[in-house]
Amino acid sequence: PFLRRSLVLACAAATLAASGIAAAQDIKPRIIRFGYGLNEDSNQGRAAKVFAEAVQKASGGKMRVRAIGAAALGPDTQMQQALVGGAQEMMVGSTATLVGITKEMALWDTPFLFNNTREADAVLDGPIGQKVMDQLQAKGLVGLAYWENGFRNLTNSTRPVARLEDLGGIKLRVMQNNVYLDSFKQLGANAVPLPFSELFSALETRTVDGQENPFNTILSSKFYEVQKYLSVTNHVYSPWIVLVSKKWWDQLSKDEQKVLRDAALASRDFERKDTRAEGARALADLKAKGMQINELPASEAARMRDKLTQVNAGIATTVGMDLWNETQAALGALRKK
Ligand code: TK8
Repeated sequence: PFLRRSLVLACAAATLAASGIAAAQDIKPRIIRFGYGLNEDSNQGRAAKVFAEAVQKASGGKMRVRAIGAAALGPDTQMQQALVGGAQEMMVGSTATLVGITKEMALWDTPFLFNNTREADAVLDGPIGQKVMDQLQAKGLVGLAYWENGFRNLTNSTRPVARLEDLGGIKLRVMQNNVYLDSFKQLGANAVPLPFSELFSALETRTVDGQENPFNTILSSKFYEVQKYLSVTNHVYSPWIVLVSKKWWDQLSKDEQKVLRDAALASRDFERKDTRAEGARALADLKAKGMQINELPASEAARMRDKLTQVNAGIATTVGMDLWNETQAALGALRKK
């Protein structure tokens, strides 16, 4: 019996060695539809590709990610519903469009919350970011990582925004999110919520005068073709979040879940580097494309902040005073370092 047992073990070991590590894991063939809103040729598209490759590699080719961009599976909110219902496996999109499902996500909509990416990374990747992400589970979604969309800036086809009053009456597309809607109304703009997938043509047909997004997106979505003025406001830091359908996630083995978690983190690290490198070049690129660029003076940013104290109070109520205070304390500690 001893001999037979060791023979069986030896055979098993040989099979394992031959078929690689993935075979030792509990991994089944899986097709994963991973939807996103921007073009393939964008920071979002490049990182989706990195995610797909990492999953394929770690699963020994068994798990295959079909990255589908340009909102071909629908805008953010539609994909979120498809994930909740189990009709789609994964997506990456704005946290701002998730607020209807998980109100705590409104924390990230707070105007001027983060001063720089160091603060954003520390809070998003730390206990506060995790706490907010964990709220998704009860709503049928699993969050894996925050990617960087980035600091948002204003573009429009009417005039440069150099002072608060310049926003007056500008018909500005905002994300489908009440904080954004209220903020820009408060600042005097005529804010219109629209899905991102409808934005280019809304700008082109002058249905709206302007929009706000990070430099990277203004570049990759070719908004420079239909917008004259770019005003550097950095009015809010916008995260993206990698989401999984909980219905589907719960059917996965621990090994399969680990493949996705690891790949989400690896793609996050790639994405932030890539986004920051592109962002650093983007202003020059946009200038070369013919955009007229101006910086919002700090004094005007301060005036905007003052106008938004009511909005901030509303966010604190929405997300809960505990979470709000914990975030302010964490930022205070980071700023002392
Ligand atoms: C892409 C959007 C986009 C966001 C927006 O689907 O809607 O303006 O910034 O990145 O999530």
